Amino acid sequence: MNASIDFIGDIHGHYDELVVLLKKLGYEERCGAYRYPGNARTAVFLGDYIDRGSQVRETVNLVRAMRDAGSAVALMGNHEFNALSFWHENGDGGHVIHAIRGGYLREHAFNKVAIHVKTVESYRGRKAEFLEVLDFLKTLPFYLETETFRAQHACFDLKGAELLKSMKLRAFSDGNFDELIARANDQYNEYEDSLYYPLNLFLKGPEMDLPNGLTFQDAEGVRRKRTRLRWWIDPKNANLQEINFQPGVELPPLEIPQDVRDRDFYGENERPVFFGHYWLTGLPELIRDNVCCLDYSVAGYRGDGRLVAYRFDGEQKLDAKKFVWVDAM
Ligand SMILES: [Mn+2]
Repeated sequence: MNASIDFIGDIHGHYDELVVLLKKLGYEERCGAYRYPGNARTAVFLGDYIDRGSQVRETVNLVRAMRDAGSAVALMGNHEFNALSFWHENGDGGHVIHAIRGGYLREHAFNKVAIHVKTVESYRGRKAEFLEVLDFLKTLPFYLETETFRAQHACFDLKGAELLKSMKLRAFSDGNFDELIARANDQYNEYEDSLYYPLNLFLKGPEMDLPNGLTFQDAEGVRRKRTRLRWWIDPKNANLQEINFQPGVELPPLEIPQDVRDRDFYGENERPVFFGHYWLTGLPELIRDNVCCLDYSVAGYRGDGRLVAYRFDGEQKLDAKKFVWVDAM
């Protein structure tokens, strides 16, 4: 793999912006795939290619062509994971999860259908192709790690990575899919070797239950009982404002439960880590000089988001001048 890498945040079917961004980064289309001249750089897509935007099929085709050409690595996002669960019947291959009611590993509830509908629409009249795309999604790695960086869709968890390594599991296609997708949805450890803990962290990030039935409304108006956590902050002595990571939402001061206080965090001396997932707004900025989120809501409903990349050349202190972006069109 190249030492020079362009990390690219959540695309969500915004193909037009993706093409503009790749060209801005110097990639050129050759033999059906975008490539950097002389293959001197590699793109790393941080997941969430599908849902929300209207050009899902075009986005998947572009990402897949680059992956197949070796000019990009495409990681798995929670939306790809959710799509695989949404279309997988609970109990297929004999692997039932009793805690999940309904016929599929991801419930066909109103909100969950609504968020996935653009993807299905994008493959209308092309069901066979869509089923084949699901097979492609099974091959997407959960994370990427080299001597100089780490990258995943949401959170890098050191213990989770050790666990996945010990199972030799980089992607669902490394094993029996029916079994692995069931274990990945096994929130209450019906399987002794549940994969819920590591995969939920890598793809969705850590969350904290709010006490006393407290809820808040997220940016899309969905009522939530849990809030996302800044997994790079030491939770030992942090207060809620410091550790809560729900941009645009004000929570009252609350007690932080002991299991959250005790959790691992990504330290200041770890190698740089790149991720998407968190719906940031405004202009790109570094969270810390080794922590870089590239999701700036290109698919946000306000239409003022951007698709963001970071041009990485191995530096261990990241540089805010190396962001490159395209405004939502
Ligand atoms: Mn996401």
